[in-house]
This record gives sequence, structure tokens and C-alpha cells, in this order.
Amino acid sequence: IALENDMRRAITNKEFMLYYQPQIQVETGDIIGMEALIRWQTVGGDVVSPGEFIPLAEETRLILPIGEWVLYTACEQAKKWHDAGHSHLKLAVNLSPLQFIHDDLMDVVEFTLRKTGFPASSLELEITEGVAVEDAETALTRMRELRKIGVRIAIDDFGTGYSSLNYLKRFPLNNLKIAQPFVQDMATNPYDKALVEAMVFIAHNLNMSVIAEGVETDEQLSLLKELGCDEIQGYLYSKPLSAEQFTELLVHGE
Ligand code: G
Ligand code: G
Ligand code: NA
Repeated sequence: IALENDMRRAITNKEFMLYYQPQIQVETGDIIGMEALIRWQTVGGDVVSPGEFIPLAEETRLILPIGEWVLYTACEQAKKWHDAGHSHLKLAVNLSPLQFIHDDLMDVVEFTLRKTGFPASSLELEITEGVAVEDAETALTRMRELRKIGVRIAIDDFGTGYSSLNYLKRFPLNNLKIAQPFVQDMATNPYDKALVEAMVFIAHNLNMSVIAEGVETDEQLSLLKELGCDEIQGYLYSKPLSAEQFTELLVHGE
């Protein structure tokens, strides 16, 4: 309950912050976008990780106002980067299952894009397979509505949890994010490597792009390149950065 009340106050107190992790095109090594990741620094100075508070926010439905804040703030920031000459950058924002199937989602997305001036075609919403578990029909309707206005959809943490090949068939997805464990073990475990190769093959044959998450070593990167993975994200290139640090990276390079 204490955490819940703290979380309620956190929005008005401006305790939430967004960090941005670069997404890199494997072929060129260029930054092609960034994933917005929420951080909570309480007034007491403690940093609470999203792994701790997102599940509670989901349970208490506080994820709805928090998620609206995340989407708006990320689009507003990304618009600044576009206006500063980096209009090729795409922005990835995480949506929780509750946000995704909520009746307001299209209004929230359209309002945000209109107000911030950020182009729909540069926005990618990341969903997890939990979305489909909750209510597959609504999820499908929502994806079609988003695609209709030009927003892209990525499936996050693919290969873990309940993700099923059936989702790839049923849902209009643009991008498949290979979950970190496969990437982190692929250099040492031939089974993980085989699974990554299969995921890349399936995605490409279904007209989806593939991004590997949690890339930490050169060895992982060269394997991913060899297997035809399109994009990477991970500590090898950069940890998540504050908006100021990300701007610095865009201006001065690595
Ligand atoms: O940044 P970090 O690795 O600590 O994030 C942990 C988890 O929290 C990740 O699975 C990430 O998807 C999730 N997460 C981060 N930011 C957001 C957000 O803005 N909304 C939602 N729903 N999840 C987020
Ligand atoms: O589930 P999602 O993909 O949104 O999670 C992203 C999380 O992974 C963030 O919390 C981010 O801080 C973390 N992360 C990003 N890159 C790396 C990495 O290279 N290694 C590890 N271990 N974690 C990473
Ligand atoms: Na994500």
C-alpha cells in the first residue's frame, strides 16, 4: 500500500524519468532509434526499477496515467531530436497489456501524436505476448487500428513466456525483439544460436524485422550479423541514457 500511494504521488511530483537506449542497425552501425525506458527516482532519492513497480502499477491500474505520461514525454522528446536533424530516428515505447486493450488507447495515441507533432510512422509500440493472453480479439482489433494510422508494432521478449508462433501468424506485427537470454547465451550454447537463427528466418519470411536485445559482446554482435539480424540493442553499444546524454551521443557520436 505504501508503494502504491508513493506511486500515485510520483506523477504529480515529477519523480518519473525516461531513459533512452539506442537501437543500432547491424549493417551500418548507425543509430536508427531508441527505446524509452521508465525510471522512478523517489523524493527520498531511491531509484526504484520498473521491474519492481510496473507490475504493481498494472495491478492498481496506475499504469494507465503513468503510461500516458511515458508516451507523451517520449514523443515530445523524440520530436525534438527529429527537429534537430535526426528525423530518421524511430521511437519505441513499451505498452503494458492493460494499456493495450484499454478502450482509450487510440484516443491517447492520436492525441499524443497531434499535440507533440511526432509522426505516427516513427512510433513503434512494444507489446508482450501477455497482451494476447488477456484478450486476443481486442488485441487484434487494437493492432489493426494502430497500423491503420501508421504506428508500428513490435513483439517484445520473443521466445520467452507464452509467446507462440501463432501470434506471428495472427497479428500484424512489424518487428520481432529476440529476448535477452537467447542473445546472451548464443555464443556459448549452440541451441540458443540455432533458436536465434530460426527466429530471424521466421521473422524475415513473415516480412518482419528483427532486433536482438541485451547484446553485450563483440562475439554476439558478429554472430547476429552472420545470422542476418537487422538491429541490436544492448550494453555493447550503450546502456539506457538520459535525454541529455542521448542528445550528446547524437551530436558527438560514440
Ligand atoms: O529498464 P529495465 O531493464 O530495468 O526495464 C525492466 C522492464 O520494465 C523491461 O521489461 C521493460 O520492458 C519494462 N519497462 C520499462 N519502461 C517501461 C514503460 O514505460 N512501460 C512499461 N509498461 N514497461 C516498461
Ligand atoms: O523487456 P525489455 O526489453 O523492455 O527490457 C529492457 C531492459 O534490459 C532494460 O531494463 C535495460 O536496462 C536492460 N538492458 C538493456 N541492454 C542490456 C544488456 O546489454 N544487458 C543486460 N543484462 N540488460 C540490458
Ligand atoms: Na521493451
